Amino acid sequence: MSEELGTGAENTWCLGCGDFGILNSVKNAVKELEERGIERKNLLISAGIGCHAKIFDYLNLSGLYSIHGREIATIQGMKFANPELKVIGFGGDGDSYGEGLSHLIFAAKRNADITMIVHNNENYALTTGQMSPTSVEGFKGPSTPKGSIEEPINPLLLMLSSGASFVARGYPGKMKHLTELIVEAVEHEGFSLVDVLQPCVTFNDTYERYNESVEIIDEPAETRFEAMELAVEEDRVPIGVLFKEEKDVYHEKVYPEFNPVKDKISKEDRLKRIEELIKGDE
Ligand SMILES: Cc1ncc(C[n+]2csc(CCOP(=O)(O)OP(=O)(O)O)c2C)c(N)n1
Ligand code: SF4
Repeated sequence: MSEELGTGAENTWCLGCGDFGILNSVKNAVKELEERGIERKNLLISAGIGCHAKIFDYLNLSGLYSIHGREIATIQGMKFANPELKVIGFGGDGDSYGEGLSHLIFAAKRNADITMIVHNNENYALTTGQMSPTSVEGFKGPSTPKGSIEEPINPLLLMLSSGASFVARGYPGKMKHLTELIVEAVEHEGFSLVDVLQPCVTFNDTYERYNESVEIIDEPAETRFEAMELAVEEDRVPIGVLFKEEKDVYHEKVYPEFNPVKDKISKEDRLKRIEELIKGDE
């Protein structure tokens, strides 16, 4: 694979979109991860559908373009098939907190060893700015011309209560910090979520709001409950790793010593194993 992390694909994001900051942070994070010994060939990516997902076209990394909200299942499959890989999924708030939400909750619950980066622009941008699960009350768009009457969900609170072992929030206006968060999330063994407050200059320009309110926290909270308190703060918006803990990861609990790709078994042996499993201990 060439050293270049970009691709020749034409970039069609709007000028000023927060997705550019995420793309650059990911590129810098990949370089840092390589320096720390994670080979690029062992990094695999996937993405849902939306403006966020175009990042797949702009990154010279191996992977599989998925469907709306299903990149979470796709990267779990990649990791389960070859535990040597580090897998990263890119989702949108409509994608990961809407259509793919159950995948996200169950990936966190089982502590699947994956990293999800959610471009949270608080609207369905590619389809022209409809309200999404994280849109603020009063948000105006084609589906809510008089303003949304619903309260937004808090994705960090949701992830913390689903058992996530790494929960972080970043902002493209603080790119160096976002890069560090991505590096830490990928290195973390277990489920990691980086919710990125991504301004969408065309349908939801939040630069002013977040430039004024984000505040970097130096240390994660000591307990899950303290992290929840950080997640719901409103006067300031804490960014950084809110919570982190070591927990057994899913694939190691299922097969501690086995790599399905490298330790491939013949069809006959596989059928024999299935037969034994069905028979049980009798
Ligand atoms: C299963 C399915 N449902 C709906 C769509 C239509 N669709 C494509 S992009 C999109 C909005 C994506 O919004 P979000 O995930 O927030 O990403 P953004 O465009 O804001 O980055 C929708 C609804 C689709 N492609 N597939
Ligand atoms: S519509 Fe919004 S999210 Fe999509 S590229 Fe433009 S600014 Fe970015």
